[in-house]
Amino acid sequence: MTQFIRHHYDDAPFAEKVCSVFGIKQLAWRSVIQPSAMPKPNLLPLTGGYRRTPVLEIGADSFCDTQLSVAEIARRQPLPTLFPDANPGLGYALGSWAHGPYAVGTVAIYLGADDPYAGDLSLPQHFPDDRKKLWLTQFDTDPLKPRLAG
Ligand SMILES: N[C@@H](CCC(=O)N[C@@H](CS)C(=O)NCC(=O)O)C(=O)O
Repeated sequence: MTQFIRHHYDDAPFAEKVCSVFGIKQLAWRSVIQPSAMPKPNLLPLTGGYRRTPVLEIGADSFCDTQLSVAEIARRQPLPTLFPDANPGLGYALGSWAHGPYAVGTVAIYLGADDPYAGDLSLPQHFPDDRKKLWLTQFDTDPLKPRLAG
């Protein structure tokens, strides 16, 4: 029987998607909690340098992307299907948008807010600084500040 090992941290939205797929397919999984920001000394040797979350480990293979992980789980356990309308292309296309432009816009607003810890998030203080460095090529939160309601 395949042993699935999720590498993730609490509050990681991408990782929750993979968890939902395990739930839909009634599959057991194991969990390794990784740091939410660098350094990640136990993850990088496994992935060959990939630092993002989530990572799915199956035997000697590491799947370093949410959609790739979902596709591999679905390949190994086709039923129940994730695509009752028999149209996986639409689901994966929407996923690409959600993980790409939508996520970037959301993170930019979140990190640009005066209180990035609004709500009940329990992320460490160094999290926003780490993400700003990581995502800096995609957005700059400073010009956003004056546009956000106080
Ligand atoms: N293409 C990846 C993107 C994953 C991703 O960007 N994860 C966010 C989670 S907050 C991130 O910035 N991770 C950086 C990290 O975990 O160090 C996927 O869909 O799994």
